Amino acid sequence: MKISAEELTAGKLSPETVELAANLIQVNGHVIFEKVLPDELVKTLFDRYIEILEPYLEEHHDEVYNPKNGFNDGTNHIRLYLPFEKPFIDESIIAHPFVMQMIDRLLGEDSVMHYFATNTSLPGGQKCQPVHADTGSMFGTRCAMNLPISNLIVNFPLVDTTEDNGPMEIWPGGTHLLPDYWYGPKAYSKEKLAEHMHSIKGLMPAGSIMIRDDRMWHRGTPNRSGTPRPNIAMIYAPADRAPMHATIQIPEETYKQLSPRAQRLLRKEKIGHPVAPPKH
Ligand SMILES: O=C(O)CCC(=O)C(=O)O
Repeated sequence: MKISAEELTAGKLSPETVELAANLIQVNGHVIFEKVLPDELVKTLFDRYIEILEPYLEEHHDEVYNPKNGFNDGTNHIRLYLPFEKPFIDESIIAHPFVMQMIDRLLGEDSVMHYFATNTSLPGGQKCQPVHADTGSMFGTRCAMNLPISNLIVNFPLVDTTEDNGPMEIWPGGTHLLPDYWYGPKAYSKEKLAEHMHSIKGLMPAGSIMIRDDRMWHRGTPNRSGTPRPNIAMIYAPADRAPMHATIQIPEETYKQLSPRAQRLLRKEKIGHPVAPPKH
């Protein structure tokens, strides 16, 4: 979706945009707000991310590129948890006003953020990831109904995402609307089904926002360019659906400096812990 100049200037989506975007997520599994972050901020984020990523890859080369390492087996995809520090914790990343409007509308005002990481398609990948949802079933094989949205994943691409540089491929439409047991290990192979289904590439300019139901099927694709393609990835959930174990380490001083909304979003995380170094 294109966001109007008035909405961008006001930092607030109109009620009509919120309604349309919410319905798109409900019906189509995702929405993309095209290019909402300023170029300068995206560049700062990208540059700092690369400063972290490159030494990390060097130091952990054998683990990251180990063929036994699940998704990184020839896909050259890496998930890197981000340190909770600037510039990554800019309020327009962790509590972007447009995202907050969507969270309020779809998950409720008492929501939390419980995941802070990046997904990067690195150059040289040879194959796609398996088609997957980012969640399992909530009730094993026992629930044959589709459940309400529990987790919204928010992605900020830090470069233009093109056909060439490993865009996320998605299966929108109905893959988030299946009975709960379909997200469990006994479900029919998503991989086999997806081959016969309609998919699209999540192409979007740097600084866009993709908001998606964590059940929507997707996969990382190989990056045929020479530059990493990182997406910041955060997960929001209603407070009563947050995972039992917190993962984001936030020093007390950093927490105090956050806006009241960001503090509320992060209140269940590890406040008073030193910033954790990046890890995959
Ligand atoms: O960022 C992407 O291209 C998708 C990555 C992904 O789905 C994953 O690593 O689980």
